[in-house]
Amino acid sequence: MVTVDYSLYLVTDSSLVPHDLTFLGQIEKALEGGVTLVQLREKDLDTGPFIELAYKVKALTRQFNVPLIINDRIDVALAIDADGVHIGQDDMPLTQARQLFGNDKIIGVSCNTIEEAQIAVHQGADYLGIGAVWNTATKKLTKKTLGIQGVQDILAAIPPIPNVVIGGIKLDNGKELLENTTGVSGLSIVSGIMAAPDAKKACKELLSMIRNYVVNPMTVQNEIVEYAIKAIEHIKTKSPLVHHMTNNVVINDNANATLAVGASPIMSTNDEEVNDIAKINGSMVLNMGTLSPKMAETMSMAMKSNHDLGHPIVFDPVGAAATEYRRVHTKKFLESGTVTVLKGNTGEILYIAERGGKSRGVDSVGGNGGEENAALAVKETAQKYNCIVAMTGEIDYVSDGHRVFAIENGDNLLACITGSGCMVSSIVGCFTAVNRDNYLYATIAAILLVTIASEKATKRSDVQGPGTFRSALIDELYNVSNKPSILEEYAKIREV
Ligand code: 3NM
Ligand code: MG
Repeated sequence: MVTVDYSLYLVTDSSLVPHDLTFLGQIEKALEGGVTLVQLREKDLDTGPFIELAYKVKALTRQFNVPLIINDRIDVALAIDADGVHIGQDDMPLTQARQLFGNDKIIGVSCNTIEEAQIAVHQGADYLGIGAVWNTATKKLTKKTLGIQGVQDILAAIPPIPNVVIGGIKLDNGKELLENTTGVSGLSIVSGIMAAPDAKKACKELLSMIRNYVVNPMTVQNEIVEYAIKAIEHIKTKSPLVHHMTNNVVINDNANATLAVGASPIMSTNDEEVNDIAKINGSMVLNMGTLSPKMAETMSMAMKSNHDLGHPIVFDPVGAAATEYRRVHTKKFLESGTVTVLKGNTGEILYIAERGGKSRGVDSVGGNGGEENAALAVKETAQKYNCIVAMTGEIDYVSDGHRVFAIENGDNLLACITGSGCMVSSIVGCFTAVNRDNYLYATIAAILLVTIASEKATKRSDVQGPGTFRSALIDELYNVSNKPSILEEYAKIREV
């Protein structure tokens, strides 16, 4: 799904347009004024005219690259291929709407109580419409108004999720609302825009007020993608040495992946050359997938010598929870205080964070316990060990202990080949080696490159399953690294 900016969400109402202006003209003005999302809400139109009107509105929203949401009518949304649908508590149940509409489309749900919000979150709503915060003449309200405190109570009772607040919002009370709440993603407005004599001016004023409180998620994403593109170019021009001590299942794949992005792998596990390699090294990738007592000792040496020289150290605690031996060594390596980036799968990081990680052998089993749990796991672990923590899974989470980012790229076939997680660690090694100014962004960039390469690999006609995918993935790491602007089109990053 595309990253959506919920900051200023126009909900239309054709009955409110001033007599000397037109409905479509008013929407166009609002788009010019900067509305970030449009919902077409028509309560009395027959299906045919609704679809006809929806096509016209869609043509406008497309011009401004703003998503179009259809109120209530999934059939209309499907017919015109809208970006989303908004459902109320008395409309089609969310689970059915999702079945008809698919996972790639936006579904928003109106909520007036904590319970309604919790259910909508649980059932997978993409955003919530919370209201009505104040009285409104636009819609006959059947439930109590929430007031600012009521909105805050709902937000405090649910995990972070995109949301807009609605009902009687104008410039002044909108400011008051944003000033006195945390976690609001945007304001949803009908009459304040549709009835405005100058809708463009009204929207500009609203948006510039909102921007003092709400960051456009696209700004964050663009900043990281821009960093990632430059970071890839640095790998190409500097071709750093990336010393791996990894498990014997993935050595060859990791070395090829490292070469594919323009870095230079050295896969030695010989303790007698660790210190010499450190002198010319770019970064150290330590992976304990097939750890032996001898190798553990060599890894400790490598940690020390690379740390002393200021080189980043990427640690992949493969199967951290699986055996006593691994549990002890995971702790020991992390407590050495030398790890720059800890990169593990969901089971490994949740185990380290003491937030419920399960693993079967070296594979992660079960989910991440929800976004709130996942975000806290990476954030708290990053604080505890003073490093970047990346947790890969269905959604990847990365934190430096202050900020948390979610990356929603990646194809399912990544989970069908061995060592794709180890490959991410290798590539984190490549990025951190030559992008030492920002290890948080460098780590996110590495994950982006691998996951986007996986999406491109799956789309190829020569990819038939895990075997062909494995080699196509190396190809696409190479191709995307050679044309990093591709990241702009594919990246799905958001700050949690
Ligand atoms: N839904 P205005 S309140 C469409 O509480 C709508 O779910 C509401 O209009 C809800 O911005 C509302 O003109 C109307 O007050 C909001
Ligand atoms: Mg409705």
